[in-house]
Amino acid sequence: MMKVYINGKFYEKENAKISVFDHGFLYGDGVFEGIRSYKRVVFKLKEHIDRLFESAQSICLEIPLTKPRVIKAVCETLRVNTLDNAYIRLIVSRGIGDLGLDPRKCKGNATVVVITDKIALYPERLYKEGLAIITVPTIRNLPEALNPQIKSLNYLNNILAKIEAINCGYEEAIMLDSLGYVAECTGDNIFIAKHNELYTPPQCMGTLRGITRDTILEIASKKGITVHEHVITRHEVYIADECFLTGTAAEVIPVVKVDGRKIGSGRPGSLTLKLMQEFHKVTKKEGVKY
Ligand code: PXG
Repeated sequence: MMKVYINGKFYEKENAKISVFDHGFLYGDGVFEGIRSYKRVVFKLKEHIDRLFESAQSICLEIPLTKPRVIKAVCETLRVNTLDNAYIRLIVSRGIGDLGLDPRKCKGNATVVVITDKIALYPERLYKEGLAIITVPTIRNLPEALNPQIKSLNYLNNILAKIEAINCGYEEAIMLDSLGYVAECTGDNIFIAKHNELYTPPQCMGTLRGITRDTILEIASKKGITVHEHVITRHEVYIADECFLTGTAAEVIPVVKVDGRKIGSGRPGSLTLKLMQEFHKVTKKEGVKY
C-alpha cells in the first residue's frame, strides 16, 4: 500500500488527509515541487529543495524543517514505498487557519506533505512522433502580479490554459506573456532550434526557472551548443527547425506542430533527439541516492 508523509508521520493513502481549514485548500496558499527519481537517485533534489525554499521565502511561508530534514523526508518516503523510479510531489501549505485570508491566523506550523508514486509519462509514441500543441488565449501570470517563479499551489492560470488546449483537442498549450511573447507551456518550458542553435525565453519574462531547462542549458554548454535566452515570438516558433518542451514530468519531448504549422520536417529533429539522449544519461548520475 502507498504511504504518504504528512508532518513527520506516514499514513496509508486512504487516511492521508488534510484539514478543510488548511489555507492550502482554502486559498491555494502554499508551494510545491514535482521531482523525479531514477534508479534510486533523486534527480537534482538539492536544486528542487532550493527552489521550494525560494518560493516559500517569496510568499513569507516558513517551512518548519531545515533543508537536510526535507531531503530526509523525501528519501524516507521513497524507501517506505520501495520505489526505484518515482514521481515525487512535495507540498508545503500555510497550515490550518480560519475562513479569512490572513495567514497570521494559521497559528500552527505549515503542513508538509510528500507523495511518491509511479511515474506518469506521455505515451511512448509521442516521444517518437512528437507533440502537436497550440497557443491559447489565457496569458501567463504577470510577474508583477503572481510571479511564475513562485511554484505556488495556485495553478489555475496554467489549468485554464490546459483546459483551453484540451477543449481544442490538444494535450499541451503555449502560453504567451502580456506582451505577446512566448512564455512557456502549462507545465513545461519551451525551446526552439534554428541553424543548430537553441533559443528559450529568459526566465524573467514570465516563466518558471525549470530544473529540466537548466539541465538542458548545462548539457548544451558542455556540448558546445549555443543557447540564446531571448524573447521568442510565435513567428519564430513557426519558422524554427525544431521545437521541444522540458519538464520534470515530461522530461524532454519533441514538438512537431504548433498552431497548425508543421515545425521543420514535421518529425522530431536531430538536435532534439541528441538532447533527449544526453538528458537520460544525466538523470542517472546527478542527485541524491536513497
Ligand atoms: N513551467 C511550469 C509552469 C511548470 O509547472 C515547468 C515549467 C518545468 O519545470 P521543471 O523544474 O520540472 O523542469 C513546470 C513543471 C504536470 C506538472 O503535471 C508540471 C509541473 C508541476 C506539476 C505538474 O505536468 N511543473
